[in-house]
Amino acid sequence: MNKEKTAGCVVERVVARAVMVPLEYPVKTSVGTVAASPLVLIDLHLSNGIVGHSYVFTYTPLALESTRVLVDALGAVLCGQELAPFEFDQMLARRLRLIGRSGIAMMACAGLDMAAWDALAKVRELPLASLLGGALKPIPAYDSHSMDGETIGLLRAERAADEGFKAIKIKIGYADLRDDCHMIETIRNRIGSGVELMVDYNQSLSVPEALRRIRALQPYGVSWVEEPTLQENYAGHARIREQAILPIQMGENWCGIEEMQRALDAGACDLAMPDVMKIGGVTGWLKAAALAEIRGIPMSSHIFQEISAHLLAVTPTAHWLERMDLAGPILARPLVFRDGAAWIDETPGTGVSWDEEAVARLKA
Ligand code: SMN
Ligand code: MG
Repeated sequence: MNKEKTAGCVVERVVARAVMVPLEYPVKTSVGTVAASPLVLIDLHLSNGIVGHSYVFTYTPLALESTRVLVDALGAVLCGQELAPFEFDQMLARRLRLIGRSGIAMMACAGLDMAAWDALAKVRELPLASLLGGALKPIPAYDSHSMDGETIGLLRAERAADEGFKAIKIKIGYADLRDDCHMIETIRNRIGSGVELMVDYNQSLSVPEALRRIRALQPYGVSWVEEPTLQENYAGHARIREQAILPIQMGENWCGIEEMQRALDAGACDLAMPDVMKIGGVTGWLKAAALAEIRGIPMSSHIFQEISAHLLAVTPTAHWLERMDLAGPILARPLVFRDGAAWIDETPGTGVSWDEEAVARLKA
């Protein structure tokens, strides 16, 4: 559809549905386990019949229904408005100024933003990456695993290497440092030196313990150490970064670009990995990418692999796409991974659409 026709694209209604999606492997972290994927599926219907799709991940079923209700309520604010994601972002920011846009409020706004951008790309009959001026190029991806223990950890590492991934992430923070080292050594011995290995502590260590443990990780060629201490402790991350000679990675918990700015100002990390939902959707990601560029910080994604593949195509300091499939069972078409990369195609939008039979079956 060409430009003249986009003027008639008015938001008619927004539908938010809650599902619990089974996972091939639970996401086991040192601070908790995600056994199934709580998602709010968002459909943003336009007056011309086009529907923008997105999903938000609520981490725990405890937040699922409240997030769905908030998406419904904020979606109603957009009804009757002409499709303009940047305008929607400003409008919702104003409406939430007194309460503040954090937590599930930010998640709900970001979900609507992602759906609006999906709709706009479909109106222009372009993949989102193309709409944003990027090339449809393969996006290097790492396979993201959990605190899987030796048997499953090896199984997943072998499968990832066989599938052509050039990088793997495992979660650590076992009770004893020796178990961290044993897991890293076991995986490293299996994948060899040709595959990068990243580790994720999921905020579980005190600063002194993080320094102790990271020193012990030196011999294993770890490419990054993710969230070694509490994510909001930017000074603590900066102290670890100053003393540990391994690259420090963080960002999945930054709520909005303001928190990204504060973390980077504090020198908290060498690498950044904003979460497209928590950073504020496509609109928030584009601002975050500019922040990373001006500071020369390599920028990776966090979950949300489908839309993140498009966004990394227009991220000047693009680093790695995280491959962790939290929505596959309810998607009509999974994102394609081959030779260690994600492949986005000519399909208009982000490529997210639903397998309605599965959605009905997995309704929360
Ligand atoms: C993570 C934690 C919880 C759910 C999904 C992913 C993790 C990551 O911190 O970086 O993959
Ligand atoms: Mg992480």
